[in-house]
Amino acid sequence: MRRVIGRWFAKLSRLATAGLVGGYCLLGQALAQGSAPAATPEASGVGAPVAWGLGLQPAAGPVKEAIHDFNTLVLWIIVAITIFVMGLLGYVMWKFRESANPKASRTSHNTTIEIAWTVIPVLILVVIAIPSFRLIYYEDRARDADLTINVQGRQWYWHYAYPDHGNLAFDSRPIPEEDLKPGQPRNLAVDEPLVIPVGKTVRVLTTGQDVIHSFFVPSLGVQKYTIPGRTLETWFRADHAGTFYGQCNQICGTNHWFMPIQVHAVPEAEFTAWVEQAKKKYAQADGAAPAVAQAAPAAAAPAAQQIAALPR
Ligand SMILES: [Cu+2]
Repeated sequence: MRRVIGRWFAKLSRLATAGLVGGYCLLGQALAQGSAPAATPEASGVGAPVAWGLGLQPAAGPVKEAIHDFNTLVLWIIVAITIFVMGLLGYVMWKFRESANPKASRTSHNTTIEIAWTVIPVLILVVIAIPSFRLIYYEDRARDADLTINVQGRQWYWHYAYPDHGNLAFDSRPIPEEDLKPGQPRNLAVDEPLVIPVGKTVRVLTTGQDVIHSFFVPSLGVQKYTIPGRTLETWFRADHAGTFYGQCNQICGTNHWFMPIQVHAVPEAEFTAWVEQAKKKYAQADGAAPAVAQAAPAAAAPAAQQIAALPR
């Protein structure tokens, strides 16, 4: 019996090593923030849900690509487990059917099997856990951000600020259904989209003004709670120009549906032009309603100061 257990352990440890190496290979290449933008010729330039869509939305940047890789790894593990359990059930039903076994067996314990069905699931969880933690740390913060954006969730709209560009800040609200233009998706299109430069690493600092909201843009692979009194960090990068939609996905009150997100990724020159034009546009808006500007003093702090205050 001891020899049998020893053989099992040798087999299991080889299996674990192979699994871990496989996990690293699958995710190791994807997890470098500075890597060159991946070529995505098939990209439609729109990140939004589609009717009868299956699986995750196509990746518009490296964070979402890493999420895709991890999802694929876990999916194949699930497929293998499902096939194994279905096969085992079928075998047991056939082999131990009543007609073939008129006299019931009184078997109760089997040490080898009991060790195997404890150790193998543990190893499978380890194989899942290691790339999972790698992904969590990858999404956690921007190593070398080109740009910082403050995202503040408010009941019920978004407030965006660009601390690297003076006091550029504005609110973003959905477009009412009757005012939608062709191509603008219902409940997703907004009046003032968040504009970002293509290929640049964007650090996102989130906070909430009143209750907990959540900044969620699936095609960019970003989801972060916005919590009153706290600043959380995450990052994303769009590797091609396009419009990427999301919404607040934390149930935050009666007008929760009123918080769609529209991210507009444009070439850098276009972004710089937008910043200049937006500064003028929103400065006028602020002049008309100074109370709104004063309501968010945290948004005016320089990015470096905010980053220094984050827990490390
Ligand atoms: Cu919300």
